[in-house]
Amino acid sequence: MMVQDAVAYERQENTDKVHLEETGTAMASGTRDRCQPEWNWRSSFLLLALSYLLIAILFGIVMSNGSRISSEVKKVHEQLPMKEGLFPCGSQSREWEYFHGRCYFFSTQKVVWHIAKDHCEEKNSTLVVVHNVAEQNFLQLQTKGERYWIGLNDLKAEGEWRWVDGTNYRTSFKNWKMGQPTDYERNEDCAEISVSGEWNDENCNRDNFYVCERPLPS
Ligand SMILES: [Ca+2]
Ligand SMILES: [Ca+2]
Repeated sequence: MMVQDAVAYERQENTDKVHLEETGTAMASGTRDRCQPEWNWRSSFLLLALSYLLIAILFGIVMSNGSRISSEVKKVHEQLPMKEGLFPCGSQSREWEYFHGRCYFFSTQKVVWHIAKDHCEEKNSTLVVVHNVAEQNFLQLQTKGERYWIGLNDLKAEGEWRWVDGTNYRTSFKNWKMGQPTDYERNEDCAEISVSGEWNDENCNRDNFYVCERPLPS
């Protein structure tokens, strides 16, 4: 009797175990099935949120760069001393070159010094007065290999050089070629930018190109 009870008990236990395993599997399976949609929903929400965040960051970077570029362009534009776009020296004067707040005209015609002076005055300018090394370098670059009259002469008294605009010669910038001025044959009273870019005194009746200078149009 006891053996039968034990066998019956064991069978019941095995049956319960199998049932429990089946039930457990079913329950686990049921739980997964129920959890699956919830997990997907959370993932989707998370991905969406991350996408929005990424877009927001990218938008911020683009806007920041755009704003920076815009402010750089504005700064450059403000620094340009021009009222007329690409031609600060006047819309009708493409022949005038701009440099450091001034306008320069480089002739394409060779004339004597006095005619050059008159031509510049007709253009509301003067023969160029070279104030400093920066201006000298600019002129030297533009006149390379040719000779150009400048607004300097000792016509009134030999050796007393005068700038046409009254700039004090003694205290101002000079760039004479070594050994110049020579007043060769006592007949060199006008200054030119020579082929080397340095200055030379020359016979005023020689035909040379010339450079006129004027302030920016107001
Ligand atoms: Ca002289
Ligand atoms: Ca000379």
